[in-house]
Amino acid sequence: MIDTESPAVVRPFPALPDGLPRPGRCLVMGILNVTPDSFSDGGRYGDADRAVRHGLRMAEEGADLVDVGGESTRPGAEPVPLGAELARAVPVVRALAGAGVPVSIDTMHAEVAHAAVEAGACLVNDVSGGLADPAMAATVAAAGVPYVVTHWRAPSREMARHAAYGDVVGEVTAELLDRVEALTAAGLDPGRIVLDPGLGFAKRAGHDWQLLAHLHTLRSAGFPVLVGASRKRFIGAALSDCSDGAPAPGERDAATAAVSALAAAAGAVCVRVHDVRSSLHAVCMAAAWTGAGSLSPPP
Ligand code: PMM
Repeated sequence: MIDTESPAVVRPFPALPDGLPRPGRCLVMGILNVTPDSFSDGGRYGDADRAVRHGLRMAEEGADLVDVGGESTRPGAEPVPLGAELARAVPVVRALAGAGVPVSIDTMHAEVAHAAVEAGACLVNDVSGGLADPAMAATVAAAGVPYVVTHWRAPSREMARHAAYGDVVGEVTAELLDRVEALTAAGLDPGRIVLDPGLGFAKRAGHDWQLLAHLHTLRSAGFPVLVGASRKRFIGAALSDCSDGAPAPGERDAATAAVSALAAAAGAVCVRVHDVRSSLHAVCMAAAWTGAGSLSPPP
């Protein structure tokens, strides 16, 4: 049963799956989209050398993981042929992993996940939670790496039509737990699963904010939780409520860092962000804050 107690009773740092860095605070995953069309950085790192340089820069800035993706998942995006996704992502994974950077692979395709793990990736990040490719569960189970299961209802080009909920927090949590059941039945070790509410995937801004404000409900399902809020539309929407219009995605890093701090304080084990430095500082503040809160106040 899902425990919906208040966030105050949820302990801040649940167990991380083996194979991930353990800095003793919320992890920061730097985003590296090797795509021509991702919504905020599409085209910037489409060239492999530039992508590798950016990945190395994020690692120097303190990224605990660099998340390499070769297919855009922005709303409305068209799928890319498997060969193109492999050719974009795998050489970048290999180069970064070879340089000692912990790398995750952002893919919905088992073949890409398999090739990326062979090339050195230590985590598979699947925004479809295993729904897009029936071979994914067995592939990740055989690879023995941690797996991010994201809440997803439909491919990018159709997802807007599926953004209807009565109780978004309850439905997303229940649908994720259905995925966990199916994935573990297919052989995946539950100890390797990380859940992700899938902000912006078949969700409107209000849904995203509800999910963040009730992160403790998802956490109470007993799995570590990753939050991918960086520069997304719901952040722009909240900013436009308190300033003149929504700033462009590239102008949303300070607001993203604020969300990173709140997510870390609410117990997220990882935030996935474009600007590593600001979110690293933010999660360090959350660690100091929650750490001090667990001590007795001075007399
Ligand atoms: N969002 C995007 C891509 N990959 N992975 C996870 N686990 N969670 C997310 O929310 C997520 C993701 C889309 O954002 P981008 O185009 O900025 O990468």
